[in-house]
This record gives sequence, structure tokens and C-alpha cells, in this order.
Amino acid sequence: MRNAILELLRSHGADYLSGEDVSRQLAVSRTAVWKHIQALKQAGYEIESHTRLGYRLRVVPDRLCPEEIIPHFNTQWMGKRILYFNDIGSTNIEARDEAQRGAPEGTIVVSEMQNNGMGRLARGWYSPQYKGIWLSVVLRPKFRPQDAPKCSLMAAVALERAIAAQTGIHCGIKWPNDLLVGNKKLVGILTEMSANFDSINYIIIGMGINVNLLGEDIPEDLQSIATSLAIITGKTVDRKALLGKILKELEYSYEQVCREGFGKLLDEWRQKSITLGQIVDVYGLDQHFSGQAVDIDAEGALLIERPTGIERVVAGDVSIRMKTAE
Ligand code: BT5
Repeated sequence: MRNAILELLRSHGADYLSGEDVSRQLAVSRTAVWKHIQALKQAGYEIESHTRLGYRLRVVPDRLCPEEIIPHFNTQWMGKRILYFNDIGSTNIEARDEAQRGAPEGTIVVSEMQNNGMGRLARGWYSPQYKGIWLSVVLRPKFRPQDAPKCSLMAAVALERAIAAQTGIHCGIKWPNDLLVGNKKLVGILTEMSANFDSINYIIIGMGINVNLLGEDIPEDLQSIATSLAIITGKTVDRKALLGKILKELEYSYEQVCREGFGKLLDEWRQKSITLGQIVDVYGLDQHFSGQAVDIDAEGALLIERPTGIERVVAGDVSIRMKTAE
């Protein structure tokens, strides 16, 4: 009902719409209309009320609530079920709980902020209110559990495309799945899985996109490593439109992978990679060495050339060595 009232107000633009008209068109009482208007005001919508003329929508808040994001969605099935929070510990944990309770594929969890945002390897993710897109998506693929880590690479490619389409900014992908601009991190991805020996129950792809953080929003310890779309473009970026595009690209890539396998996607990842060809320091789960990153293999593992031969890195971090002047 809230959504329907909002649609009516929107369609009237700068004109007033009487409470009686709303009540007649939506077949609800005037009191019910009034209550919904109060709820919308509380959610941040500025609605002018006039005793004779009725209601007029003045300002739409910058929120990722279903009423605001659905008009930007152009997907077949992704994002058809939305769980929206103002504040939450972690969207990945909520998505995991939902998936365990049977949430359908394509369910998304969005929060305006996270107070316990998670990075990989028990690290944290800083997620201030209204400044980013803190999003988790539930997938239930039919492919093998061994293929699941490549979903991070898939998400990185889809996010790069969506960001380029919406803002014109091309990010580089740092293995396995950071999106960087000018050596600073714009996006982090955390993929989690629940699986049996030979089948996947669900995959959660968690994505943190720094959209409208300004310099002063970034804590001291992240200043030298983090950036945002607003910092790069010098403009506020429309989070709703970007979210819509991200879901579209993710749905497209996932359907391609389910149909044809990961081949094309890994090729696109290679093209967008800033890791390949570089001398890197590798911090694996139980190893630390350096060498030249030469490729990723069909499993998405990074291949490092060393004097002793090629090393395969399945999980961990790499840091790219700065080139020194010759
Ligand atoms: C990641 O981990 O990059 C994965 C981040 C995933 C976040 C999303 S938000 C929605 C969903 N729900 C969650 O709870 N998580 C996912 P990692 O590669 O481990 O990077 C973490 C490191 O990045 C931290 O140790 C910081 O150094 C740095 N960092 C933290 N917050 C950042 C931010 N907002 N922007 C850039 N860097 C950040």
C-alpha cells in the first residue's frame, strides 16, 4: 500500500493529490492513507500536507528501501525478494541465515550501514550509513563446489561493468576480487558457501561498494588504501541506479556461467586484471613468497612464476610491487 501511495504521489509530480482521491483510487480509508503518509515521512520522504489540497511529494530520500530501488531493477529474477535494513551487523550473515531458512535464489539483503561488516580472513569492512552499497545475494547454483570460488571473480567482472556503465570509471581487478582505482580499493567482495561433498546448498556473494564516502568519511587507517566513486568523480553518485545495474550485470554473468561455464568470464577477468604481468608478494594461507603473476587457471587460482617453477595460489592476498625507477 505504501508503495502504491508513493507511486500516486510521484505520478502527480509538483501537483497536490487529495486524500480523498488516494483513498478512492486505492480503495482504503482516509485514516489509512494518513497513517501511510506518516510512515513515509518517518522513512525520510518530505511530503507536504495541505488541509484543502491534499498531499504533495517534495523530496525523495537517498535510501535503498524497496520502494526506491525496485523502479531501477531490470532483472528477470535477481532482486525479486528484498530484505532491507537501516542498520545490521553484516548483510552476509543475514543472507546466510535466510538461505538456511530456504530463501530463493536471487534474494538480496541490503543495509544502509553495517556495524560488523566482514572482510575476508576475519578482517572487517567499514560500512558507514547511506554512503555505500552494502549488499549480499543468495545463489543456488547447480555447478560443483570446487567452482564456487570463481563466483568472486564473476562478481568482480560484473561490478566492473556496472560501475563503468553508470559512472564511466574503469576499475582494475586485483586478484582475487578487489576493484581498485589508482591503487586504492573501491569495492571488496566476500563469497561464502555451504555445500555437501558434491553439491552446493547456497552461495552468498557479499559486495561492499564505496559510493558516496567523502575524504572525511574515511577513517585514518583506511585513508591511504580506500577510495569512493564520489571522491573519484567529484560528484554524488545515484546509489539506486547503480544497484539496479549491478544486479542486471550479475544476473547476466551468472546465467552465462550456468549455461556455458566460466571460460568467457575468466577471459574478461584477465583483460581487466591489474595483477597479471606484475611482480607480486604472495601471502598465502601458510606461505609467503614473491614472483611474477602470469595467469589464472581454469579454477581461478593465480599462477606465479618463480625460479623454481610455477606456483599455484588458491587463496590469500597478493600485493603488487611498486615499480622502481630504472
Ligand atoms: C574484502 O575483504 O574486501 C571483502 C569485503 C566485503 C564487504 C561486503 S559489504 C556487504 C557484505 N556483508 C559483509 O559483512 N561483507 C560483505 P578483504 O579483502 O579481507 O579486505 C578487508 C580490508 O579492506 C580491511 O582489513 C581493511 O584494510 C580494508 N577495508 C575495510 N573497509 C574498507 C572500505 N570500506 N573500503 C576500502 N577498504 C576497506
